[in-house]
Amino acid sequence: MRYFLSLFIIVFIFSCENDSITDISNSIDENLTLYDLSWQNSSVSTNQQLTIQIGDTVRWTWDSGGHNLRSTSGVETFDSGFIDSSPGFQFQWVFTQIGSTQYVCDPHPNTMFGTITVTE
Ligand SMILES: [Cu+2]
Repeated sequence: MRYFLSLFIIVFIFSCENDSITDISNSIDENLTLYDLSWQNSSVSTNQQLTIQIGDTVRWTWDSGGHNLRSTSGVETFDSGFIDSSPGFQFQWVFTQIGSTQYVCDPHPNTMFGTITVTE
């Protein structure tokens, strides 16, 4: 009897801990957002404007052609490097600084550029 009582208490404690761990991870995930943008030499990538919250991720997906994605000014610094003719390639960045960051594709500066603004 004592054995079963001990077993019951141990199982009960473990189930409580698991519940609280799950709750914490769920609440963190709910507050973070993944934004998808297209990165191609056309109007869909011209003057992209996006306002996100701190900790959110922006993910750009390459279309046809060769492109890079490089920050030019602002609070964040990133550079995908030049990716040649790889449709479906993805570059993503987690934004952790409050403020705006401008970015561009160096081969196509007139059609491929944008600004990500991060708020609290
Ligand atoms: Cu480009």
